Amino acid sequence: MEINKFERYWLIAVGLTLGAFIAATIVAVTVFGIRLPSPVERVNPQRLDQTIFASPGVRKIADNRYEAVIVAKSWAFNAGPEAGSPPVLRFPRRSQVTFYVTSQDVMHGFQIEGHTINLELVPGQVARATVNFNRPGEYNIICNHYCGAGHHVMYGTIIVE
Ligand SMILES: [Cu+2]
Repeated sequence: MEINKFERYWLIAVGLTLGAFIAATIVAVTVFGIRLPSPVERVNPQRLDQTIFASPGVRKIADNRYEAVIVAKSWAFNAGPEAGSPPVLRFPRRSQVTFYVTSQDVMHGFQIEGHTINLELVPGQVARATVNFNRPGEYNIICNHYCGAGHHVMYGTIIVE
């Protein structure tokens, strides 16, 4: 079978591109340990009082390591009574914070300005992400998933001191 030389070039180009993508995927998984985000745990959104979300808030778990449990509900983030509403979370510089976040009602978003954290909060699923706060400053937590009439007032603040 005769293949036109331009067709042959295109076939080679497609083969090389596919090979490069497959190699990049293998390197990402084996060398860099990159995984697709998956739900950490499932919870019943009507029974959050029987889970870690019964008492949202920030806990210190080691030197410069914290755990923040946050519940999203139309139209506020609840990070415990100490954080207030809208919540203000304070962490010292160079702290590592693991966020556990879930939604109690509809889908919400959880994005931390200036950091690579952008979680989709699906009712019934626990979203988890670990963030290193190295630069002092004020960073907003934003709901970036349109969730209704009060969506624009759904935010919080992280202050890195
Ligand atoms: Cu929203």
